[in-house]
This record gives sequence, C-alpha cells and structure tokens, in this order.
Amino acid sequence: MSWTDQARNGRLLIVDDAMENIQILNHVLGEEHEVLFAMNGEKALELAREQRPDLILLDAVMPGMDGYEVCAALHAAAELRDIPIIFVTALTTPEDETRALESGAVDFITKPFNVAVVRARVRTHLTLKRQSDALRELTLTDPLTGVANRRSFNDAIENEWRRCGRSRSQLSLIMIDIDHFKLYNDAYGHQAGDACLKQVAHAMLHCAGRLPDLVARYGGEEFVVLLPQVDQQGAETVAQRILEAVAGLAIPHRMSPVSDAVSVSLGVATVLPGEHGDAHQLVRAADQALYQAKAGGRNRYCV
Ligand code: GH3
Ligand code: MG
Ligand code: MG
Ligand code: MG
Repeated sequence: MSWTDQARNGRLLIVDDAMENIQILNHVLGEEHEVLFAMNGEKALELAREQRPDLILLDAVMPGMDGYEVCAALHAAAELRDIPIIFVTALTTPEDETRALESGAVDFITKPFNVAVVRARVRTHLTLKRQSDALRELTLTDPLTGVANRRSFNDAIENEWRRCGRSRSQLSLIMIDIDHFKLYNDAYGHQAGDACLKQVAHAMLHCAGRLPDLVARYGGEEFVVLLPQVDQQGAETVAQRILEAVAGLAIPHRMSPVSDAVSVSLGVATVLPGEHGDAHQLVRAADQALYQAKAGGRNRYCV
C-alpha cells in the first residue's frame, strides 16, 4: 500500500470555463472522489464557501475572475485559506507557474496532462491536507476530555472580542471549577478523577449547544464556556443549566462538604467589547465571580 492509498473519497471542486475540461477531469477523478464543479470564479467561491471541498482544481484563464484572482480571494477568507489549490492550465511558462505558486497554489499541472499523474498528485495533496488537519486538531484539543484546549480558547476569545466589538453585541464568559476536586482524587484515585473530568466536560458540551459557543478546558479542573452574542441573562441561564447537568450526573463524592455528588462553582461575566479594554478583562471578571461563588459556599454561580 502506498502512503497516499488512504486519500480516496475526497471532495474536489473543479473550476474551468470549458465544460469539456470539466468532463475530462471528472472522468479522471470522479471514480475515486466526489466531484463538484464551477464554470466561473464567482460560482467557485460560492461553492467553496457552501461545500468546503478538500481540494480545488483551478483553471487559470477564464472570462471575468481569472484563476489567480480566485486564488487570492480564497486566501483572503480565513475559513477557505487552508483548502489546497492545484492549477490545471494551458499556460506553461515558468512565470505563469511561479505566479500561481506565489498566489498560494500548492501545485501546477499543465494541459495536456497525463491522467495517472493528475490522479497521483491529487492523492498526494489530499493526504497532506488530511495530515495537516489532524495536526491542527491535535493542537487545539484537550487530550483527556476531547473539548477545546486553552490555546483554542485564547484564539477564540480574541476573535470573538473583535467580532462582537464590530457587531456591537455582548460577549459572555462562564468559568467553571469543580468543587473539592482534590478531595475527590484523594477519595477515589486519580483515574476516577480523570473519568469525572471527562463526564463533566461532556455534560457542559450539551449545555452550550449553539455553534459559536465554545467549551474549553482552561487548566486542571477548570473549564470555560465562551458565549458570543449572549447577554447576562442568557449566560446565567447556561450557568444554571450546567449546575443542573453536573448534579444530574450524580457522581458520588463522599468527602465533599458541599454535596453528596460532584458539584461545580461558576463565575459569569458579560461585556460589550469596545475600543477600551481587552479580552483579559472578561477573563478577570469571570474569575472574580467564580471566587465569589466559592466563597459563598460553592455549588452555585455568581455574576
Ligand atoms: P475548590 O473547591 O476550592 O476548587 O477545591 P479543589 O480541591 O477543587 O481545588 P484545588 O485547586 O486545591 O485542587 C484542584 C485539584 O484538581 C488538584 C489536582 O490534583 C486536581 N487535578 C487537576 N488536574 C487534574 C487531572 O487532569 N486529573 C485529575 N484526576 N485531577 C486533576
Ligand atoms: Mg479556461
Ligand atoms: Mg481550581
Ligand atoms: Mg476546584
């Protein structure tokens, strides 16, 4: 088995203004991949946005937006930037090829092409794309619980701070800390502690179900839930839901002075991000509210 053998069943977007060229490429690649096609640059961008192909095969010379412009537009969009682009073109000079690579293409295939070479190159780039996606996923995920890690949270809060600032909408943050977790480990052992962390993390995922919401492990037995475009009342509702969901897990905690079962304390904060201040301010506010919840007896949320 060659190293690219797993690179089948990719979703490819073929962009060419000539139907005949699309048909040829579809014939070459359609058997082992899902093929979408667009006959102009605008349609290509629309499809890329809607269907998120794994790879784009792009013609250079087209009326209207040409391939270089499509390439530049794809690279300007953060969510499309990582889709690899292979130029497939009748242009053949080193200058054409250089320009394509400098515009962000990963490869350059000249027409007329060899069928086997096109298949092999597509597989190679799909393999590389899958490997880089997997690595990226690893850098953003907490290995124990499977939720986002702190790095991912740091990126998200900075992005959402800017985004909510632009749209003049509120940004809420909940910090969650498991109560008397040291005693839990002492009573049941570290492995049971790990299993408890997983269960609590999963329970929180169900409480913050909307797409822009982010549940992350902030460290040790502390989690955060970031809620873009959610006001204080909405954030309190989520906090209450988390309290109930964790109680609903009914994980016995015989040494807890607070409850018979594992409980959490939560700090809720909401801001309207503006020109002044930064994301740290929101983290500090949630942390202070969490401190209040701990001082006030635990197993509760404070604002
Ligand atoms: P409080 O109610 O004030 O939060 O008390 P606490 O005992 O939860 O707080 P403290 O910060 O003293 O202890 C946190 C404990 O969490 C200590 C540490 O052993 C445990 N912990 C942190 N990370 C992990 C982990 O990955 N696995 C397990 N099993 N335990 C962890
Ligand atoms: Mg053309
Ligand atoms: Mg803690
Ligand atoms: Mg704790």
